[in-house]
Amino acid sequence: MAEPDQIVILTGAGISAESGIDTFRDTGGLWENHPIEQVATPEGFAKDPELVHRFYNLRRAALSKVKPNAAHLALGRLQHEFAGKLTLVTQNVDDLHERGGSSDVIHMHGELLSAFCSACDHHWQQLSDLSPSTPCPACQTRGGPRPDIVWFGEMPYQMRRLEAAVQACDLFVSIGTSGAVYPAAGFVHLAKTYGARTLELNLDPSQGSAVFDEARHGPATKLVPEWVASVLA
Ligand code: BV8
Repeated sequence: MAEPDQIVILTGAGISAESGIDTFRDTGGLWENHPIEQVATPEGFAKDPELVHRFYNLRRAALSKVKPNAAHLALGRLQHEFAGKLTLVTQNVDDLHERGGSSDVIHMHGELLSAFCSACDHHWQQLSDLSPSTPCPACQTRGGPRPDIVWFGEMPYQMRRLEAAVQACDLFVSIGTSGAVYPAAGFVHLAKTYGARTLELNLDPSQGSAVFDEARHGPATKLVPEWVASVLA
């Protein structure tokens, strides 16, 4: 295969699993104790903001107790050493890619360490807990602040930029995602339509496994460094 010159990498919760962050749909995952509708929809937030703030406060606080793993570090190295164009898009809301050496990471589902105000749309970095009575630092509206997370039914971030990058790439790599959530799960089809080679690196076959030209199964901390080494060789 000729050397790729434009790579798009999509990651999901599986790349952070070995850092100790629960995935969503594996047994014991995040959604087991919190039905999606309750904690990851605007309706759920409107119904019980206290519960939803608690769900995200716990995950935000847990970030300081985990660290990037060999897979995050390998992708950081790839970005620094790969001569072509690399687009790293993640469905994850943690900051482990950045702490693993990656920059310009596209968080299409938002970030735990960011918040915005539903009254004035001001966005800011948020490191501490939020509550239904937290005032917006800009317009002072109490209860305006919400986690900067893309919930179900909400438009993911930077979709135009992502679609352009997926159409232009010659290699699309999906790492640690179940392929259960759209539009992210549709990127592999778009990449194939535009002639890219497609590779899945995942613990188990994802829902879209059969669509990929190649699928390798195992832990990300083993598969990702091996794959990065082969690209940089
Ligand atoms: C939108 C934020 C439109 C919350 C998340 C019917 C058909 C098609 C689509 C839909 C439909 N009905 C509704 C929809 C749309 C909906 C959707 O896709 N629903 C699904 C459930 C069918 N999508 C949306 O609503 C999206 N928005 O469509 O907007 C629109 C149009 C116009 C105008 C306005 C709007 C928004 C989707 C975003 C939702 N938010 N997260 C939060 O994070 O708290 S999604 C949630 O799932 C997370 O972000 C997560 O990233 C994402 C995907 O999960 P994964 O990352 O894949 O994690 P998962 O646990 O599932 O899998 C882990 C994988 O890792 C496994 O495969 C496992 O094998 C592997 N693994 C585990 N350990 C390891 C490993 N791999 C390697 N190494 C290991 N060690």
